[in-house]
Amino acid sequence: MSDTIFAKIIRKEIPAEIVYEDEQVLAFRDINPQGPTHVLVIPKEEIATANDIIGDHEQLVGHMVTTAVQIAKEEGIADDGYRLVMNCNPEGGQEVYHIHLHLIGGRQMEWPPG
Ligand code: DGP
Repeated sequence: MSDTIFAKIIRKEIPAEIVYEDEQVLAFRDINPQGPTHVLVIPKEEIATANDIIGDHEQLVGHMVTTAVQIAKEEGIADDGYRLVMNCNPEGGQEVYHIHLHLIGGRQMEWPPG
């Protein structure tokens, strides 16, 4: 059993502000929000990085995206816009090695990112 902080959130060993959950994914508010809305959508299956996503995960990763879009609509940020990000490995800025989709919105985003 993994000891990433997200595995502990999945197992409800540490608290999180959960906004959506089903048998495949969990979505909760980021502890360090980068915008008025900042939700993390994670699979319950442990996948360490984007590099570990394989063909068998296509439905699951698609479900992560459709979950994020649904949450964006519920948060009222869909029409104005938002950003979906998956960081990978150190140069991608990944800190937690359990894949997660950042849904960030509610403010104007800048491009390119830092
Ligand atoms: P990344 O850098 O892409 O691996 O993003 C990890 C995110 O996880 C970061 O934005 C902060 C968030 N995070 C880390 N620990 C916790 C926690 O214990 N609870 C919650 N809700 N978010 C966390």
